[in-house]
Amino acid sequence: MTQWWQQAVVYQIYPRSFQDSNGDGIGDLPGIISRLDYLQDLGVDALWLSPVYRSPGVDNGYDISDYEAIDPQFGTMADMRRLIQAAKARHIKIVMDLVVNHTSDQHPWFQAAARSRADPHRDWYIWRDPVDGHEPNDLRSTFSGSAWAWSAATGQYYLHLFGRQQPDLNWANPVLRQAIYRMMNFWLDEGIGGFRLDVIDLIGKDPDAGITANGPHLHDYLREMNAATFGRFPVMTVGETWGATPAIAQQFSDPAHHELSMVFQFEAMQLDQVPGQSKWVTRPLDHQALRDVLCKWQTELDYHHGWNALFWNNHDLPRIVSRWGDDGRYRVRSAKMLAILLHLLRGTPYIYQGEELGMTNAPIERIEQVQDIESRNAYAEQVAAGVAPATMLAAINRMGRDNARTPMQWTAGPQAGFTAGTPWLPVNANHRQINAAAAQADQDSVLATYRQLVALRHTHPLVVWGEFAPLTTVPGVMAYTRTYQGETWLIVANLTGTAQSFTSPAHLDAVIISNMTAPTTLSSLQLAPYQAFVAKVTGERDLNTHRRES
Ligand code: TEU
Ligand code: CA
Repeated sequence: MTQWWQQAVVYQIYPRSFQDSNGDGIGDLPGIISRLDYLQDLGVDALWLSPVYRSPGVDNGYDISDYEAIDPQFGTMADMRRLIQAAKARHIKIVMDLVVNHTSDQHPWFQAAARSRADPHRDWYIWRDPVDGHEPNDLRSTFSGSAWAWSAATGQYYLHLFGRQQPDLNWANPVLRQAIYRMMNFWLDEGIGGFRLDVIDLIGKDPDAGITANGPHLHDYLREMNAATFGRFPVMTVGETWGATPAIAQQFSDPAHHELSMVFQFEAMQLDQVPGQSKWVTRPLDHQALRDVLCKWQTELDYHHGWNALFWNNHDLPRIVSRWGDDGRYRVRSAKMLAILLHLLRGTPYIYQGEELGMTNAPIERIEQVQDIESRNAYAEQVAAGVAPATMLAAINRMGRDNARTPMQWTAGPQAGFTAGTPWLPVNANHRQINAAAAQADQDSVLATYRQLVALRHTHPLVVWGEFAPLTTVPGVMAYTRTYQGETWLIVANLTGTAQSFTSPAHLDAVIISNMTAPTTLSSLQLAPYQAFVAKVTGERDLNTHRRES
């Protein structure tokens, strides 16, 4: 059975940075409503909102203190209902971010749990006695330091895999699990289109055994959750699972398993990190490795019994055009190349706000300019350990999360049209050139390419359902075919900033989309830096030799 989300394109909104409506410098729900026409014009089917629940904002909403209330800085529950309805009128669904690995330490559950060992909520979190007067083990927090924080009132440590203000929930407790399911049903009854499940692969953890991701009961919990909540609704679910392999992704997404629609896996997105080191230690991207990983996820996952999410960006990752494209001379061309390469793959594509404009990283000069808890904590820890401040600032400029979180660039005007006040994070100075208004007026903009790619997916079943086959190329080029009901499209992308050669195994028929004005129809050609195109091909027999047996 086919599902709407297999044919959909999802757009991620980081509400703090999308559109401010009241001049306080923070994006909000009325702001999102005011931009729905833009999103409808782009053609997307669903909006994933990063968290808008009540939160102290230590991790910009990924620390929730009330799951059933909207944070006042984003608006009200009435605004949320208006957003769901206004989006629905444009055939757009709202996907909520579900953060259930942890809550805020300000959540009433945790407040009660921390007050007394006898409180019924105590076991909803993970508490351990000290061992020899210190932390129970050496588990580390993603946001630096130990994952155990001391709670003096009751004389135990609690677990936090993220900030110390983000205590981990104890999924082994069935009463907690039912409370979460009730909350999820509250949102499903509001008419949302699904959930993006934050770090969901951590909920089955066994902290005493040092196991965090893919713990022993993870899939039991997901099946239980599915049956108790979203399994009864025609919604999509996408789990954030950093370390999933194709086999693990299959387990999550096979409809017969009744777990999730699809997962975000990050194998490709970690290729420029040095294995075994923190995200701050990077190395140049190996283009051949990128190609191999993308192909692996197209061929090793069985799309007839599972599904995949496609993305270059989110609110945690640096801007892709700065990272793996060229945000200088070839900004427009390389942004389009990356878009074409990704959107012709099998799976559900995600566009992160501003990606469709080719928005770039936002370098800083001093640590005081950084808002993100992950970057700030890492800076403090590394500098205290002797790393040169300049080294850490360079790493934050490459990999820091604020790169993706600067305000959406709507216009060339003051504060890029994001706010009438002072934005919570400065607008990138390049908004004078890079902005939605300019892109809408330019038929050769990055935005125009994204709009075309979304339309291709909606009008050509081949883009959704076509079988994938990789072609053999020189290392800097990725080429593949998609075939559906006797029709074959060839996708070719030069991943590099230098010319590359490409010999087509078939006759190029009609060019369908391209990032350069004069795409050639010759079979042997020289690809310009970052050149990419999609062409319908004939001469199917030749292509068969390259196709993977399935
Ligand atoms: O991210 C999970 C996560 O592990 C990230 O912190 C990621 O590892 C890091 O940013 C990249 O090094 C999710 C959310 O997407 C993120 O925004 C939250 O901060 C985190 O969970 C905690 O909820
Ligand atoms: Ca606001």
